[in-house]
Amino acid sequence: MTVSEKIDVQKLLYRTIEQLNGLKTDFSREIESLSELKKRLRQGRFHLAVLGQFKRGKSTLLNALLGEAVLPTSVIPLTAIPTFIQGGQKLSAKVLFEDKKPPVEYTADTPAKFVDFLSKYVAETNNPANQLNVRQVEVFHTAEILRNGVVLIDTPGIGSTFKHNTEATLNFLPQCDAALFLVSADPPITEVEIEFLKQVQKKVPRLFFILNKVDYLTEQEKEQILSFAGNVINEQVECGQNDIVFCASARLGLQARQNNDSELWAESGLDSVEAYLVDFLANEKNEALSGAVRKKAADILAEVLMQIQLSVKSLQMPLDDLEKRLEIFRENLAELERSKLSEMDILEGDKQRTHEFLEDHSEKLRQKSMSCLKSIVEETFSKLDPEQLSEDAIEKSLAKAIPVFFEHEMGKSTEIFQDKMQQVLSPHRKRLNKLIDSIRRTAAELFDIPYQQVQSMQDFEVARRPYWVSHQWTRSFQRIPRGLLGKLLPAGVRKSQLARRATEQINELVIQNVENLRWAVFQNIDRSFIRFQSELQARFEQTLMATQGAIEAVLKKRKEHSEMVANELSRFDEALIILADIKKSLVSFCGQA
Ligand SMILES: Nc1nc2c(ncn2[C@@H]2O[C@H](COP(=O)(O)OP(=O)(O)OP(=O)(O)O)[C@@H](O)[C@H]2O)c(=O)[nH]1
Ligand SMILES: [Mg+2]
Repeated sequence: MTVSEKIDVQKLLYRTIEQLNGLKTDFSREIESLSELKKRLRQGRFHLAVLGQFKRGKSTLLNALLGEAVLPTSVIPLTAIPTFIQGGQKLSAKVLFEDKKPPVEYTADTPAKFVDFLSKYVAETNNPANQLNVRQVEVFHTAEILRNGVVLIDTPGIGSTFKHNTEATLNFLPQCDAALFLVSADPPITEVEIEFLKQVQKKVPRLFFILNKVDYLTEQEKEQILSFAGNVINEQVECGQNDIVFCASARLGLQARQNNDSELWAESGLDSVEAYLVDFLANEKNEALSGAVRKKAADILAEVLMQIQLSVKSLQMPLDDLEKRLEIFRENLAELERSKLSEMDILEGDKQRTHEFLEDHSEKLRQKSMSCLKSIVEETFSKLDPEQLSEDAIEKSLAKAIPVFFEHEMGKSTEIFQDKMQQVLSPHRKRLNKLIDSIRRTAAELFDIPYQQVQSMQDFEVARRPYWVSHQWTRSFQRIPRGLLGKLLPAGVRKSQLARRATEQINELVIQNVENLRWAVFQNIDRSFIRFQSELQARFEQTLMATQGAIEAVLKKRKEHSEMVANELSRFDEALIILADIKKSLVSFCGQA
Protein backbone atom coordinates (compact mmCIF):
# COMPACT_ATOMS: atom_id res chain seq x y z
CA MET A 1 0.00 0.00 0.00
CA THR A 2 1.36 3.38 -0.92
CA VAL A 3 1.34 6.36 1.38
CA SER A 4 -1.55 7.92 -0.60
CA GLU A 5 -3.60 4.74 -0.19
CA LYS A 6 -2.89 4.91 3.50
CA ILE A 7 -4.24 8.46 3.50
CA ASP A 8 -7.31 7.21 1.59
CA VAL A 9 -7.96 4.63 4.32
CA GLN A 10 -7.64 7.39 6.89
CA LYS A 11 -10.19 9.44 4.95
CA LEU A 12 -12.60 6.52 4.79
CA LEU A 13 -12.36 6.09 8.54
CA TYR A 14 -12.95 9.80 8.98
CA ARG A 15 -16.06 9.74 6.74
CA THR A 16 -17.46 6.73 8.58
CA ILE A 17 -17.09 8.47 11.94
CA GLU A 18 -18.73 11.57 10.48
CA GLN A 19 -21.71 9.53 9.24
CA LEU A 20 -22.14 7.71 12.55
CA ASN A 21 -22.01 10.98 14.46
CA GLY A 22 -24.79 12.32 12.25
CA LEU A 23 -27.18 9.49 13.10
CA LYS A 24 -29.24 9.91 16.23
CA THR A 25 -28.37 6.38 17.36
CA ASP A 26 -25.75 5.61 19.95
CA PHE A 27 -22.72 4.42 17.98
CA SER A 28 -20.23 5.67 20.57
CA ARG A 29 -18.51 2.28 20.92
CA GLU A 30 -18.03 1.92 17.17
CA ILE A 31 -16.81 5.51 16.91
CA GLU A 32 -14.32 4.84 19.69
CA SER A 33 -13.04 1.71 17.94
CA LEU A 34 -12.73 3.53 14.61
CA SER A 35 -10.87 6.43 16.25
CA GLU A 36 -8.53 3.93 17.85
CA LEU A 37 -7.88 2.41 14.41
CA LYS A 38 -7.14 5.86 12.99
CA LYS A 39 -4.64 6.43 15.76
CA ARG A 40 -2.98 3.05 15.16
CA LEU A 41 -2.61 3.84 11.49
CA ARG A 42 -0.94 7.12 12.32
CA GLN A 43 1.34 5.85 15.03
CA GLY A 44 2.24 2.33 13.86
CA ARG A 45 5.70 1.40 15.06
CA PHE A 46 8.24 -0.66 13.21
CA HIS A 47 11.02 -2.22 15.27
CA LEU A 48 14.21 -2.41 13.27
CA ALA A 49 17.09 -3.82 15.30
CA VAL A 50 20.76 -3.75 14.44
CA LEU A 51 22.25 -7.09 15.40
CA GLY A 52 25.64 -8.69 15.22
CA GLN A 53 28.75 -9.80 16.99
CA PHE A 54 30.44 -7.26 19.23
CA LYS A 55 32.52 -4.62 17.48
CA ARG A 56 31.03 -5.06 14.02
CA GLY A 57 30.14 -1.37 13.99
CA LYS A 58 26.45 -1.46 14.96
CA SER A 59 26.47 1.77 16.97
CA THR A 60 28.61 3.54 14.34
CA LEU A 61 26.17 2.49 11.61
CA LEU A 62 23.24 3.86 13.57
CA ASN A 63 25.12 7.11 14.15
CA ALA A 64 25.66 7.40 10.41
CA LEU A 65 21.96 6.82 9.71
CA LEU A 66 21.06 9.44 12.31
CA GLY A 67 23.56 11.85 10.78
CA GLU A 68 25.62 12.54 13.91
CA ALA A 69 27.55 10.66 16.59
CA VAL A 70 25.08 10.34 19.44
CA LEU A 71 25.57 6.68 20.43
CA PRO A 72 28.81 5.74 22.16
CA THR A 73 31.21 3.63 20.09
CA SER A 74 34.56 2.14 21.00
CA VAL A 75 37.21 -0.38 20.14
CA ILE A 76 36.32 -2.50 23.16
CA PRO A 77 33.00 -4.35 23.68
CA LEU A 78 30.74 -1.56 24.61
CA THR A 79 26.99 -1.42 24.21
CA ALA A 80 25.61 -3.34 27.17
CA ILE A 81 22.05 -2.00 27.30
CA PRO A 82 19.61 -1.91 24.39
CA THR A 83 18.88 1.57 23.12
CA PHE A 84 15.58 2.37 21.38
CA ILE A 85 15.86 5.32 19.04
CA GLN A 86 12.63 6.95 17.96
CA GLY A 87 11.42 10.14 16.33
CA GLY A 88 11.26 13.24 18.53
CA GLN A 89 11.29 17.04 18.47
CA LYS A 90 14.83 17.33 19.81
CA LEU A 91 17.77 15.17 20.82
CA SER A 92 16.92 13.76 24.23
CA ALA A 93 17.06 10.57 26.25
CA LYS A 94 15.18 8.69 28.91
CA VAL A 95 16.81 5.98 31.01
CA LEU A 96 14.48 3.42 32.57
CA PHE A 97 15.45 1.22 35.52
CA GLU A 98 14.53 -2.29 36.68
CA ASP A 99 13.68 -1.28 40.21
CA LYS A 100 11.25 1.44 41.17
CA LYS A 101 13.84 4.15 40.64
CA PRO A 102 12.29 7.00 38.59
CA PRO A 103 13.54 7.41 35.01
CA VAL A 104 16.36 9.86 34.31
CA GLU A 105 15.70 12.30 31.46
CA TYR A 106 18.22 14.35 29.55
CA THR A 107 18.16 16.91 26.76
CA ALA A 108 21.44 17.56 25.02
CA ASP A 109 23.10 20.76 23.78
CA THR A 110 25.65 18.92 21.66
CA PRO A 111 26.07 15.35 20.36
CA ALA A 112 29.34 15.04 22.31
CA LYS A 113 27.62 15.78 25.61
CA PHE A 114 24.86 13.37 24.68
CA VAL A 115 27.39 10.59 24.08
CA ASP A 116 28.89 11.30 27.51
CA PHE A 117 25.48 11.08 29.13
CA LEU A 118 24.55 7.81 27.41
CA SER A 119 27.95 6.28 28.14
CA LYS A 120 27.26 6.48 31.86
CA TYR A 121 24.42 4.01 31.44
CA VAL A 122 24.90 1.90 28.31
CA ALA A 123 28.66 1.30 28.28
CA GLU A 124 29.94 -1.87 29.85
CA THR A 125 33.01 0.03 31.08
CA ASN A 126 30.96 2.60 33.04
CA ASN A 127 28.13 0.36 34.12
CA PRO A 128 29.78 -3.06 34.52
CA ALA A 129 27.36 -6.00 34.72
CA ASN A 130 24.61 -3.38 34.70
CA GLN A 131 25.19 -2.40 38.32
CA LEU A 132 22.88 0.57 37.81
CA ASN A 133 19.96 -1.78 37.04
CA VAL A 134 19.14 -0.05 33.77
CA ARG A 135 16.25 -1.73 31.94
CA GLN A 136 16.44 0.16 28.68
CA VAL A 137 17.37 3.48 27.21
CA GLU A 138 15.15 5.52 24.93
CA VAL A 139 16.63 8.11 22.61
CA PHE A 140 14.56 10.70 20.75
CA HIS A 141 16.01 12.13 17.57
CA THR A 142 14.85 14.31 14.68
CA ALA A 143 16.34 12.13 11.90
CA GLU A 144 14.23 11.67 8.77
CA ILE A 145 14.50 7.89 8.94
CA LEU A 146 12.52 7.85 12.20
CA ARG A 147 9.57 9.82 10.78
CA ASN A 148 7.39 6.88 9.78
CA GLY A 149 7.17 5.25 13.17
CA VAL A 150 10.39 3.33 12.61
CA VAL A 151 12.18 2.58 15.88
CA LEU A 152 15.86 1.75 15.48
CA ILE A 153 17.34 -0.45 18.16
CA ASP A 154 21.01 -0.62 19.07
CA THR A 155 21.65 -3.97 20.73
CA PRO A 156 24.51 -5.34 22.79
CA GLY A 157 26.90 -7.30 20.59
CA ILE A 158 26.72 -11.07 20.92
CA GLY A 159 29.64 -13.36 21.56
CA SER A 160 31.63 -11.08 23.84
CA THR A 161 32.72 -12.31 27.25
CA PHE A 162 29.45 -10.94 28.59
CA LYS A 163 27.34 -14.00 27.78
CA HIS A 164 24.33 -12.69 29.63
CA ASN A 165 23.96 -9.98 26.95
CA THR A 166 23.72 -12.63 24.26
CA GLU A 167 20.86 -14.39 26.04
CA ALA A 168 19.01 -11.13 26.64
CA THR A 169 19.37 -10.26 22.94
CA LEU A 170 17.99 -13.69 21.95
CA ASN A 171 14.98 -13.21 24.19
CA PHE A 172 14.33 -9.85 22.60
CA LEU A 173 14.27 -11.09 19.00
CA PRO A 174 10.54 -11.94 18.82
CA GLN A 175 9.81 -8.25 19.17
CA CYS A 176 11.81 -7.27 16.10
CA ASP A 177 9.92 -6.67 12.85
CA ALA A 178 13.14 -6.66 10.89
CA ALA A 179 16.85 -6.59 11.56
CA LEU A 180 20.07 -5.43 9.99
CA PHE A 181 22.61 -8.16 10.59
CA LEU A 182 26.12 -6.75 10.56
CA VAL A 183 29.18 -8.74 9.61
CA SER A 184 32.63 -7.51 8.67
CA ALA A 185 35.90 -8.73 7.28
CA ASP A 186 37.88 -8.70 10.50
CA PRO A 187 37.50 -11.61 11.16
CA PRO A 188 35.19 -12.97 8.47
CA ILE A 189 31.96 -14.49 9.71
CA THR A 190 32.58 -16.61 12.85
CA GLU A 191 31.02 -19.74 14.27
CA VAL A 192 29.40 -17.75 17.08
CA GLU A 193 27.79 -15.49 14.48
CA ILE A 194 26.49 -18.44 12.51
CA GLU A 195 24.88 -19.93 15.61
CA PHE A 196 23.39 -16.55 16.44
CA LEU A 197 22.19 -16.07 12.88
CA LYS A 198 20.32 -19.39 13.02
CA GLN A 199 18.44 -18.19 16.10
CA VAL A 200 17.79 -14.79 14.57
CA GLN A 201 16.44 -16.34 11.42
CA LYS A 202 13.87 -18.34 13.37
CA LYS A 203 12.54 -15.29 15.17
CA VAL A 204 12.88 -12.20 12.99
CA PRO A 205 10.63 -12.00 9.91
CA ARG A 206 12.94 -9.88 7.72
CA LEU A 207 16.73 -9.83 7.68
CA PHE A 208 19.16 -7.63 5.78
CA PHE A 209 22.86 -8.34 5.83
CA ILE A 210 25.43 -5.60 5.84
CA LEU A 211 29.08 -6.27 5.23
CA ASN A 212 30.52 -3.36 7.18
CA LYS A 213 34.00 -1.80 7.32
CA VAL A 214 34.63 -2.26 3.61
CA ASP A 215 36.92 0.79 3.70
CA TYR A 216 39.63 -1.54 4.96
CA LEU A 217 39.43 -3.57 1.79
CA THR A 218 40.64 -3.34 -1.77
CA GLU A 219 38.07 -4.04 -4.49
CA GLN A 220 39.46 -7.56 -4.89
CA GLU A 221 39.33 -8.27 -1.15
CA LYS A 222 35.83 -6.89 -1.01
CA GLU A 223 34.67 -9.28 -3.71
CA GLN A 224 36.39 -12.23 -2.04
CA ILE A 225 34.94 -11.53 1.36
CA LEU A 226 31.51 -10.81 -0.09
CA SER A 227 31.41 -14.10 -1.90
CA PHE A 228 32.72 -15.92 1.21
CA ALA A 229 30.15 -14.28 3.50
CA GLY A 230 27.45 -14.79 0.86
CA ASN A 231 28.22 -18.51 0.65
CA VAL A 232 28.26 -18.96 4.40
CA ILE A 233 25.00 -17.08 4.78
CA ASN A 234 23.36 -18.98 1.94
CA GLU A 235 24.39 -22.29 3.47
CA GLN A 236 23.09 -21.36 6.88
CA VAL A 237 20.03 -19.37 6.05
CA GLU A 238 17.15 -20.50 3.90
CA CYS A 239 17.21 -18.11 0.99
CA GLY A 240 14.26 -16.18 -0.22
CA GLN A 241 13.48 -12.66 0.74
CA ASN A 242 16.35 -12.64 3.17
CA ASP A 243 19.20 -12.57 0.75
CA ILE A 244 19.80 -8.86 0.36
CA VAL A 245 23.40 -8.05 1.19
CA PHE A 246 24.72 -4.49 1.33
CA CYS A 247 28.35 -3.41 1.45
CA ALA A 248 29.01 -0.40 3.63
CA SER A 249 31.46 1.61 5.62
CA ALA A 250 29.71 3.03 8.64
CA ARG A 251 32.78 5.04 9.50
CA LEU A 252 32.89 6.80 6.13
CA GLY A 253 29.12 7.16 6.25
CA LEU A 254 29.29 9.00 9.53
CA GLN A 255 32.07 11.27 8.24
CA ALA A 256 30.00 11.98 5.15
CA ARG A 257 26.93 12.96 7.13
CA GLN A 258 28.94 15.08 9.54
CA ASN A 259 30.55 16.97 6.63
CA ASN A 260 27.49 17.07 4.40
CA ASP A 261 29.46 15.23 1.74
CA SER A 262 27.02 13.49 -0.58
CA GLU A 263 29.74 11.90 -2.71
CA LEU A 264 31.31 10.26 0.34
CA TRP A 265 27.84 9.21 1.50
CA ALA A 266 27.32 7.39 -1.78
CA GLU A 267 30.82 5.92 -1.55
CA SER A 268 30.10 4.63 1.97
CA GLY A 269 27.31 2.46 0.56
CA LEU A 270 24.93 3.75 3.20
CA ASP A 271 22.97 5.77 0.67
CA SER A 272 21.55 2.52 -0.74
CA VAL A 273 20.95 1.10 2.72
CA GLU A 274 19.10 4.24 3.75
CA ALA A 275 17.07 4.51 0.56
CA TYR A 276 16.03 0.90 0.90
CA LEU A 277 15.10 1.22 4.53
CA VAL A 278 13.21 4.47 4.25
CA ASP A 279 11.08 3.46 1.27
CA PHE A 280 10.67 -0.22 1.39
CA LEU A 281 10.47 -0.92 5.09
CA ALA A 282 8.20 1.99 5.83
CA ASN A 283 5.86 0.80 3.08
CA GLU A 284 6.04 -2.75 4.31
CA LYS A 285 5.03 -1.53 7.74
CA ASN A 286 2.12 0.37 6.25
CA GLU A 287 1.10 -2.67 4.28
CA ALA A 288 0.70 -4.97 7.23
CA LEU A 289 -0.76 -2.33 9.48
CA SER A 290 -3.22 -0.85 6.99
CA GLY A 291 -4.31 -4.34 6.00
CA ALA A 292 -5.25 -5.08 9.60
CA VAL A 293 -6.88 -1.68 10.05
CA ARG A 294 -8.97 -2.00 6.86
CA LYS A 295 -10.20 -5.46 7.82
CA LYS A 296 -11.09 -4.37 11.29
CA ALA A 297 -12.85 -1.23 10.02
CA ALA A 298 -14.78 -3.30 7.45
CA ASP A 299 -15.92 -5.56 10.31
CA ILE A 300 -17.10 -2.66 12.40
CA LEU A 301 -19.00 -1.37 9.37
CA ALA A 302 -20.56 -4.79 8.77
CA GLU A 303 -21.99 -4.66 12.27
CA VAL A 304 -23.13 -1.08 11.86
CA LEU A 305 -24.85 -1.89 8.56
CA MET A 306 -26.62 -4.79 10.12
CA GLN A 307 -27.77 -2.65 13.00
CA ILE A 308 -29.15 0.01 10.65
CA GLN A 309 -30.86 -2.59 8.46
CA LEU A 310 -32.42 -4.14 11.54
CA SER A 311 -33.60 -0.71 12.65
CA VAL A 312 -35.09 0.02 9.22
CA LYS A 313 -36.94 -3.30 9.21
CA SER A 314 -38.18 -2.72 12.74
CA LEU A 315 -39.43 0.70 11.75
CA GLN A 316 -41.33 -0.65 8.74
CA MET A 317 -42.88 -3.78 10.27
CA PRO A 318 -46.39 -3.74 11.87
CA LEU A 319 -46.00 -3.19 15.60
CA ASP A 320 -47.48 -6.50 16.81
CA ASP A 321 -45.35 -8.42 14.29
CA LEU A 322 -42.26 -6.63 15.61
CA GLU A 323 -43.13 -7.53 19.21
CA LYS A 324 -43.65 -11.17 18.29
CA ARG A 325 -40.34 -11.48 16.48
CA LEU A 326 -38.48 -9.72 19.26
CA GLU A 327 -39.91 -12.26 21.73
CA ILE A 328 -38.63 -15.21 19.65
CA PHE A 329 -35.26 -13.51 19.33
CA ARG A 330 -35.02 -13.07 23.11
CA GLU A 331 -35.72 -16.78 23.65
CA ASN A 332 -32.94 -17.66 21.22
CA LEU A 333 -30.59 -15.26 22.96
CA ALA A 334 -31.26 -16.83 26.36
CA GLU A 335 -30.09 -20.16 24.98
CA LEU A 336 -26.96 -18.59 23.48
CA GLU A 337 -26.25 -16.87 26.78
CA ARG A 338 -26.32 -20.28 28.53
CA SER A 339 -23.86 -21.68 25.97
CA LYS A 340 -21.60 -18.70 26.53
CA LEU A 341 -21.61 -19.20 30.29
CA SER A 342 -20.64 -22.84 30.01
CA GLU A 343 -17.89 -21.88 27.52
CA MET A 344 -16.57 -19.34 30.04
CA ASP A 345 -16.55 -22.10 32.71
CA ILE A 346 -14.42 -24.31 30.50
CA LEU A 347 -12.15 -21.36 29.89
CA GLU A 348 -11.73 -20.87 33.64
CA GLY A 349 -10.89 -24.58 33.97
CA ASP A 350 -8.31 -24.25 31.21
CA LYS A 351 -6.75 -21.34 33.06
CA GLN A 352 -6.36 -23.53 36.16
CA ARG A 353 -4.87 -26.34 34.06
CA THR A 354 -2.39 -23.90 32.47
CA HIS A 355 -1.33 -22.80 35.95
CA GLU A 356 -0.86 -26.46 36.93
CA PHE A 357 1.23 -26.96 33.80
CA LEU A 358 3.35 -24.01 34.94
CA GLU A 359 3.81 -25.61 38.40
CA ASP A 360 5.02 -28.82 36.72
CA HIS A 361 7.29 -26.85 34.45
CA SER A 362 8.75 -24.93 37.42
CA GLU A 363 9.38 -28.12 39.37
CA LYS A 364 11.28 -29.62 36.44
CA LEU A 365 13.20 -26.38 36.09
CA ARG A 366 14.11 -26.49 39.79
CA GLN A 367 15.59 -29.95 39.33
CA LYS A 368 17.37 -28.99 36.14
CA SER A 369 18.88 -25.82 37.58
CA MET A 370 19.88 -27.63 40.76
CA SER A 371 21.86 -30.22 38.83
CA CYS A 372 23.34 -27.59 36.51
CA LEU A 373 24.52 -25.39 39.40
CA LYS A 374 25.78 -28.41 41.33
CA SER A 375 27.92 -29.48 38.42
CA ILE A 376 29.36 -25.95 38.23
CA VAL A 377 30.33 -26.17 41.90
CA GLU A 378 31.82 -29.65 41.42
CA GLU A 379 33.86 -28.34 38.52
CA THR A 380 35.16 -25.50 40.70
CA PHE A 381 36.04 -28.03 43.41
CA SER A 382 37.93 -30.20 40.97
CA LYS A 383 39.75 -27.30 39.28
CA LEU A 384 41.02 -25.46 42.37
CA ASP A 385 43.65 -26.50 44.94
CA PRO A 386 42.32 -26.91 48.50
CA GLU A 387 44.06 -23.61 49.49
CA GLN A 388 42.34 -21.68 46.71
CA LEU A 389 38.95 -23.16 47.51
CA SER A 390 36.79 -20.62 49.25
CA GLU A 391 33.21 -19.52 49.45
CA ASP A 392 34.22 -16.54 47.29
CA ALA A 393 35.54 -18.75 44.52
CA ILE A 394 32.34 -20.81 44.47
CA GLU A 395 30.18 -17.73 44.50
CA LYS A 396 32.12 -16.24 41.61
CA SER A 397 31.64 -19.27 39.39
CA LEU A 398 27.92 -19.44 40.22
CA ALA A 399 27.46 -15.69 39.72
CA LYS A 400 28.87 -16.02 36.23
CA ALA A 401 26.65 -18.95 35.27
CA ILE A 402 23.34 -17.92 36.83
CA PRO A 403 22.24 -15.02 34.59
CA VAL A 404 23.18 -16.93 31.44
CA PHE A 405 21.36 -20.08 32.56
CA PHE A 406 18.18 -18.36 33.75
CA GLU A 407 17.99 -15.83 30.93
CA HIS A 408 18.17 -18.78 28.54
CA GLU A 409 15.48 -20.70 30.44
CA MET A 410 13.32 -17.57 30.52
CA GLY A 411 13.44 -17.40 26.73
CA LYS A 412 12.57 -21.08 26.42
CA SER A 413 9.74 -20.84 28.94
CA THR A 414 8.27 -17.81 27.16
CA GLU A 415 8.20 -19.77 23.92
CA ILE A 416 6.68 -22.86 25.54
CA PHE A 417 3.94 -20.82 27.15
CA GLN A 418 3.21 -18.78 24.06
CA ASP A 419 2.56 -22.04 22.19
CA LYS A 420 0.57 -23.37 25.11
CA MET A 421 -1.67 -20.29 25.23
CA GLN A 422 -2.24 -20.51 21.51
CA GLN A 423 -3.21 -24.18 21.86
CA VAL A 424 -5.52 -23.52 24.80
CA LEU A 425 -7.23 -20.39 23.50
CA SER A 426 -7.70 -21.19 19.84
CA PRO A 427 -10.59 -23.72 20.24
CA HIS A 428 -12.30 -21.27 22.62
CA ARG A 429 -11.90 -18.48 20.13
CA LYS A 430 -13.46 -20.63 17.39
CA ARG A 431 -16.44 -21.69 19.50
CA LEU A 432 -17.11 -18.22 20.88
CA ASN A 433 -16.84 -16.68 17.44
CA LYS A 434 -19.42 -19.16 16.21
CA LEU A 435 -21.67 -18.28 19.10
CA ILE A 436 -21.43 -14.56 18.40
CA ASP A 437 -21.99 -15.22 14.73
CA SER A 438 -25.16 -17.14 15.47
CA ILE A 439 -26.61 -14.04 17.18
CA ARG A 440 -26.18 -12.20 13.89
CA ARG A 441 -27.52 -15.10 11.83
CA THR A 442 -30.61 -15.48 14.00
CA ALA A 443 -31.34 -11.76 13.78
CA ALA A 444 -30.87 -11.77 10.00
CA GLU A 445 -33.19 -14.74 9.50
CA LEU A 446 -35.83 -13.55 11.91
CA PHE A 447 -35.98 -10.04 10.50
CA ASP A 448 -35.30 -10.99 6.93
CA ILE A 449 -32.30 -8.78 6.32
CA PRO A 450 -29.00 -9.63 4.58
CA TYR A 451 -26.61 -11.49 6.85
CA GLN A 452 -23.34 -9.54 7.23
CA GLN A 453 -20.36 -11.71 7.72
CA VAL A 454 -17.58 -10.42 9.94
CA GLN A 455 -14.23 -11.43 8.50
CA SER A 456 -11.38 -10.91 10.88
CA MET A 457 -12.18 -12.69 14.07
CA GLN A 458 -8.54 -12.81 15.07
CA ASP A 459 -7.17 -10.82 17.93
CA PHE A 460 -6.11 -7.43 16.78
CA GLU A 461 -2.46 -6.99 17.55
CA VAL A 462 -2.14 -4.64 20.51
CA ALA A 463 0.13 -1.65 20.13
CA ARG A 464 3.51 -2.76 21.35
CA ARG A 465 5.83 -0.80 23.49
CA PRO A 466 9.39 -1.93 23.19
CA TYR A 467 10.60 -3.74 26.24
CA TRP A 468 13.69 -5.68 26.92
CA VAL A 469 13.06 -9.05 28.48
CA SER A 470 16.06 -9.13 30.70
CA HIS A 471 15.60 -9.87 34.37
CA GLN A 472 17.66 -9.39 37.43
CA TRP A 473 18.74 -12.82 38.60
CA THR A 474 19.85 -13.37 42.18
CA ARG A 475 23.44 -14.41 42.16
CA SER A 476 24.97 -13.48 45.48
CA PHE A 477 25.28 -15.55 48.61
CA GLN A 478 24.15 -14.84 52.08
CA ARG A 479 27.40 -14.24 53.86
CA ILE A 480 28.32 -16.30 56.91
CA PRO A 481 31.02 -15.40 59.44
CA ARG A 482 34.46 -16.06 57.98
CA GLY A 483 35.61 -18.03 61.03
CA LEU A 484 33.27 -20.89 60.34
CA LEU A 485 35.07 -21.80 57.16
CA GLY A 486 38.46 -20.79 58.54
CA LYS A 487 41.55 -21.68 56.62
CA LEU A 488 43.03 -23.32 59.74
CA LEU A 489 40.65 -26.25 59.55
CA PRO A 490 42.07 -29.51 58.13
CA ALA A 491 41.64 -29.52 54.34
CA GLY A 492 39.20 -32.46 54.30
CA VAL A 493 36.92 -30.93 56.92
CA ARG A 494 37.00 -27.54 55.20
CA LYS A 495 36.16 -29.09 51.89
CA SER A 496 33.17 -31.00 53.19
CA GLN A 497 31.95 -27.94 55.10
CA LEU A 498 32.27 -25.88 51.94
CA ALA A 499 30.42 -28.52 49.94
CA ARG A 500 27.58 -28.53 52.45
CA ARG A 501 27.42 -24.73 52.45
CA ALA A 502 27.45 -24.68 48.67
CA THR A 503 24.50 -27.08 48.51
CA GLU A 504 22.54 -24.87 50.89
CA GLN A 505 23.36 -21.80 48.85
CA ILE A 506 22.43 -23.48 45.58
CA ASN A 507 19.08 -24.44 47.08
CA GLU A 508 18.44 -20.83 47.99
CA LEU A 509 19.55 -19.49 44.62
CA VAL A 510 17.47 -22.00 42.71
CA ILE A 511 14.37 -21.30 44.76
CA GLN A 512 14.70 -17.55 44.32
CA ASN A 513 15.48 -17.56 40.62
CA VAL A 514 12.92 -20.18 39.61
CA GLU A 515 10.35 -18.25 41.59
CA ASN A 516 11.35 -15.09 39.75
CA LEU A 517 10.86 -16.84 36.42
CA ARG A 518 7.66 -18.64 37.49
CA TRP A 519 6.12 -15.37 38.64
CA ALA A 520 6.90 -13.62 35.36
CA VAL A 521 5.27 -16.46 33.37
CA PHE A 522 2.34 -16.68 35.81
CA GLN A 523 1.55 -13.01 35.30
CA ASN A 524 1.76 -13.37 31.54
CA ILE A 525 -0.69 -16.27 31.58
CA ASP A 526 -3.12 -14.38 33.75
CA ARG A 527 -2.90 -11.26 31.65
CA SER A 528 -3.54 -13.24 28.44
CA PHE A 529 -6.64 -14.93 29.90
CA ILE A 530 -8.02 -11.68 31.25
CA ARG A 531 -7.52 -9.91 27.94
CA PHE A 532 -9.10 -12.79 26.05
CA GLN A 533 -12.12 -12.95 28.36
CA SER A 534 -12.77 -9.23 28.38
CA GLU A 535 -12.36 -8.93 24.62
CA LEU A 536 -14.89 -11.69 24.00
CA GLN A 537 -17.28 -10.36 26.58
CA ALA A 538 -17.10 -6.95 24.91
CA ARG A 539 -17.72 -8.44 21.46
CA PHE A 540 -20.65 -10.46 22.76
CA GLU A 541 -22.21 -7.38 24.30
CA GLN A 542 -21.53 -5.29 21.24
CA THR A 543 -23.31 -7.81 19.01
CA LEU A 544 -26.25 -7.88 21.42
CA MET A 545 -26.45 -4.09 21.35
CA ALA A 546 -26.30 -4.07 17.55
CA THR A 547 -29.18 -6.56 17.31
CA GLN A 548 -31.47 -6.85 20.32
CA GLY A 549 -30.55 -3.34 21.49
CA ALA A 550 -31.33 -1.78 18.12
CA ILE A 551 -34.72 -3.52 17.81
CA GLU A 552 -35.72 -2.61 21.35
CA ALA A 553 -34.72 1.02 20.79
CA VAL A 554 -36.95 1.20 17.69
CA LEU A 555 -39.84 -0.43 19.49
CA LYS A 556 -39.61 2.11 22.28
CA LYS A 557 -39.43 5.00 19.87
CA ARG A 558 -42.41 3.77 17.88
CA LYS A 559 -44.49 3.52 21.03
CA GLU A 560 -43.45 6.89 22.42
CA HIS A 561 -42.81 9.02 19.31
CA SER A 562 -44.55 7.44 16.35
CA GLU A 563 -44.42 10.79 14.53
CA MET A 564 -40.61 10.44 14.13
CA VAL A 565 -40.70 7.20 12.19
CA ALA A 566 -40.64 8.72 8.71
CA ASN A 567 -37.72 11.03 9.50
CA GLU A 568 -35.76 8.27 11.09
CA LEU A 569 -36.33 5.99 8.10
CA SER A 570 -35.04 8.49 5.58
CA ARG A 571 -31.94 9.23 7.71
CA PHE A 572 -31.15 5.53 7.95
CA ASP A 573 -31.74 4.93 4.25
CA GLU A 574 -29.33 7.68 3.33
CA ALA A 575 -26.65 6.45 5.77
CA LEU A 576 -27.07 2.88 4.51
CA ILE A 577 -26.09 3.87 0.98
CA ILE A 578 -23.04 5.89 2.06
CA LEU A 579 -21.76 3.37 4.60
CA ALA A 580 -22.23 0.41 2.25
CA ASP A 581 -20.18 2.33 -0.28
CA ILE A 582 -17.38 3.01 2.23
CA LYS A 583 -17.35 -0.64 3.23
CA LYS A 584 -17.03 -1.63 -0.42
CA SER A 585 -13.98 0.64 -0.77
CA LEU A 586 -12.38 -0.77 2.38
CA VAL A 587 -12.91 -4.33 1.21
CA SER A 588 -11.59 -3.58 -2.26
CA PHE A 589 -8.41 -2.21 -0.64
CA CYS A 590 -8.25 -5.45 1.33
CA GLY A 591 -8.49 -7.35 -1.94
CA GLN A 592 -5.52 -5.42 -3.30
CA ALA A 593 -3.33 -6.08 -0.26
N1 LIG B 1 37.37 1.09 9.52
C1 LIG B 1 36.14 1.06 9.98
N2 LIG B 1 35.92 1.01 11.30
C2 LIG B 1 34.65 1.00 11.75
C3 LIG B 1 33.56 1.01 10.87
N3 LIG B 1 32.43 0.97 11.60
C4 LIG B 1 32.82 0.95 12.89
N4 LIG B 1 34.15 0.96 12.98
C5 LIG B 1 34.95 0.95 14.20
O1 LIG B 1 34.76 -0.27 14.86
C6 LIG B 1 34.80 -0.09 16.27
C7 LIG B 1 33.54 -0.64 16.87
O2 LIG B 1 32.43 0.13 16.50
P1 LIG B 1 31.09 0.17 17.33
O3 LIG B 1 30.12 0.94 16.52
O4 LIG B 1 31.34 0.55 18.73
O5 LIG B 1 30.73 -1.38 17.28
P2 LIG B 1 29.49 -2.16 17.95
O6 LIG B 1 29.13 -3.23 17.01
O7 LIG B 1 28.47 -1.20 18.32
O8 LIG B 1 30.18 -2.80 19.23
P3 LIG B 1 29.47 -3.36 20.58
O9 LIG B 1 28.57 -2.29 21.05
O10 LIG B 1 30.59 -3.62 21.51
O11 LIG B 1 28.79 -4.60 20.20
C8 LIG B 1 34.94 1.40 16.50
O12 LIG B 1 36.28 1.68 16.76
C9 LIG B 1 34.50 2.01 15.19
O13 LIG B 1 35.10 3.25 14.90
C10 LIG B 1 33.82 1.05 9.46
O14 LIG B 1 32.93 1.06 8.61
N5 LIG B 1 35.12 1.08 9.09
MG1 LIG C 1 27.64 -0.73 20.13
